[in-house]
Amino acid sequence: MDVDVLVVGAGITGIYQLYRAREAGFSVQLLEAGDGVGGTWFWNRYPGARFDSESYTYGYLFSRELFDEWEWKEHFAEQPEIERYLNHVVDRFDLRRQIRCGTRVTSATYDESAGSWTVVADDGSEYRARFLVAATGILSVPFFPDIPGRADFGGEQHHTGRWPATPVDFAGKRVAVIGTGSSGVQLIPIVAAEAASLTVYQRTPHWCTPLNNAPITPEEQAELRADFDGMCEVLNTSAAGFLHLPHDRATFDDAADERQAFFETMWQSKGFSKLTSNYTDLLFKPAANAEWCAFIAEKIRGIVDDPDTADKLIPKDQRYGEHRPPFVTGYFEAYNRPNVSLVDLRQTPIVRMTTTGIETTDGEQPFDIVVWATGFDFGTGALTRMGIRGQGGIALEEHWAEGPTTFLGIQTAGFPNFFFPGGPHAAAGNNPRYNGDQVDFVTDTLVYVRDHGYDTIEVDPAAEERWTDMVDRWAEQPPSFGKSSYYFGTNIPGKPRRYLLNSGGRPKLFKEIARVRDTDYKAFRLSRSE
Ligand code: NA7
Repeated sequence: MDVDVLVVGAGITGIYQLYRAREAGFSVQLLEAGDGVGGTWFWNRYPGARFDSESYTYGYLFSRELFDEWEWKEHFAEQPEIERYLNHVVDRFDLRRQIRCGTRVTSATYDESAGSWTVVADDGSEYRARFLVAATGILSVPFFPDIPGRADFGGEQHHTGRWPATPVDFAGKRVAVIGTGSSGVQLIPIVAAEAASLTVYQRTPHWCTPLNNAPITPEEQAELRADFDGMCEVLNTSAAGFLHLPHDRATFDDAADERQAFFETMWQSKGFSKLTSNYTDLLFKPAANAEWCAFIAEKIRGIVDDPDTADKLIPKDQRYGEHRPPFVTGYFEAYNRPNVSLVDLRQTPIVRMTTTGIETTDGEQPFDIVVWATGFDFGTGALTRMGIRGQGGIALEEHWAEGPTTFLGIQTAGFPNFFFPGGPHAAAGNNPRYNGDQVDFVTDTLVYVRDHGYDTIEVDPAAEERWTDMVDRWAEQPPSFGKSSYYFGTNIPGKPRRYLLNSGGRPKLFKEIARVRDTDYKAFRLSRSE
């Protein structure tokens, strides 16, 4: 056996998994496809990429010393600072010598007689590990729409999720951005300020609200440190993993003028509080949701000078929270610049790309740079492309042909000793908090297996079915995401429509983990190899 635990992916989850497994006394090797650590925060280095969760709620909480040493500059850190932080963590805890970057896993095969995994990477290197932990992330496979002629375009093309290490120079260039999800709306104001012209190709407008970022003042830094324990208590127990506390009133408990005043407070509040601290019935009552949407629509009309452009930017037939809400800084304002224009793809769809630009039903427009902000094969994308073969040689992509089936979003039946924290059926909120819960549970499970003299652990299919049924059933009930949300995989042509988050949320995860412990791991099959 080369190592006890082989971790794939050096994002937030993989780095933490490496740390926890090593601290638990396992020999560990981590393989990372990128040339540096950071995962999502390595690849998504487009200008404007930043947290939508408060920096101090997104970073690690396992070490008080780490928290005290690292002063985040802004409430919502930008990508370069995040990448620096993750590199600092890796060095601070001496993890780098167990990380091999530039090594993409191409196959992982379960050896039934040995109860171990054989993992092969694209450089031909081969590893044997008792346990395989894929921390490959949910947003790691970029999606390019199948638009005819894409390969023929002669200018530069970049996807936000594969941004080059060398900065892209927009100065004096004619730029197109396709896609207005969370990534597109972060990037657009930055490009607008640099490029000669920017044309935004929008298929669906989303309910964008201000991020309300700001530098963290010295007083706030001191407060954060003074209240570390209190903050951890909230973050480690909250349903969504955020600091924002729920509101205590429903929409129509307040009179119209009070609602306007409250919505204004929400508009001025930081990040996700618009979702988590808004009126309690926001996601449950259509009339309540419509009130908040009308408030945002009015804000958009107030910011955007051209009424036609404003109208295009206002979502129609989409409730707030139907999709993951994007957060913006100067986004709507960007459309007031003379060099920025908006193309509504519902009115004039893209026909094809040409060697020089983009052709819609309204004609062709030439570009020097085209940016694809068109999202990802969310949730299962990385896992189903890694050549994972379980018992009897079954391919994970076949096992999940109708969508993922998991237990706690960490294991699937037929794939012993294989775990995937931070994968499908994981988070529904502030990702690192959920993924951290999963890593803690995976690590405790590995320790349990080792300390009880077992070699293999595999979830009981009945336990997997129970959990998956819960995920699928609850995904259809309020406060649910909409049917067209990429959380159902519907953005990828041909992908089965199946819920990809944990619709039971963190409370359900905690409850089930406690049950596993209380019942002495009854949900798993444990065995000793010969
Ligand atoms: P998203 O949120 O999936 O957004 C992708 C965007 O690309 C969205 O506006 C899509 O429009 C658009 N898109 C996708 N396919 C096409 C085609 N064929 N033509 C035009 N436009 C298209 O990805 P992001 O990278 O922005 O955000 C991902 C996550 O990163 C986010 O949730 C945060 O967690 C951070 P659509 O809305 O489908 O009509």
